[in-house]
Amino acid sequence: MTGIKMTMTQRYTHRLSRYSLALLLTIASSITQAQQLVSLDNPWVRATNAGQNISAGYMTMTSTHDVTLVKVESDVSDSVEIHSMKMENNVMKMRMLDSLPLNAGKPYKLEPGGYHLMMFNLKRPLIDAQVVNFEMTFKNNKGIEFKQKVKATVKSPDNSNQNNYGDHEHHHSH
Ligand SMILES: [Cu+2]
Repeated sequence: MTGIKMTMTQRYTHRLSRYSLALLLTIASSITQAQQLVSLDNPWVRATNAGQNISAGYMTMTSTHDVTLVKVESDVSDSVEIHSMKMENNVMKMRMLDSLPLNAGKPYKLEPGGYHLMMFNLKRPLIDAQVVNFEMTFKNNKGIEFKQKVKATVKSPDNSNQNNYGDHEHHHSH
């Protein structure tokens, strides 16, 4: 009797551990997948002029699932804010966003004159062809955070975008 009981207990334990292992594998693979949830394409950062300690970063973000961008950090600035930029009554207005929700499959373009990553208190000047490392924190629809890293190339602004840039400096100069 005792022997049979032992066997049953062992079998139960065995099954449980197999189940736990399967669960762990599922969690592990979903973490791996999470790292590729959002594609971050054509990342670039605006080169700075002498004495300038802010800049902006741009890229196109496309997520395979509904996620929210909740935090951005860079290795060249004290802080990074998510900004929107809109024309309101002929005035370019920038607004800081706490987060940026991304709908699955829809590309979100961060570009001059629109959404951008605003970098404050640059630790060094940003010169053409340098690389800036961003760490983006996203939250999925279950509230679980995951991070993705992306390398952005520093580029000088096009002449055609100079007006946007002027607005930028103006809004952040005070
Ligand atoms: Cu801004």
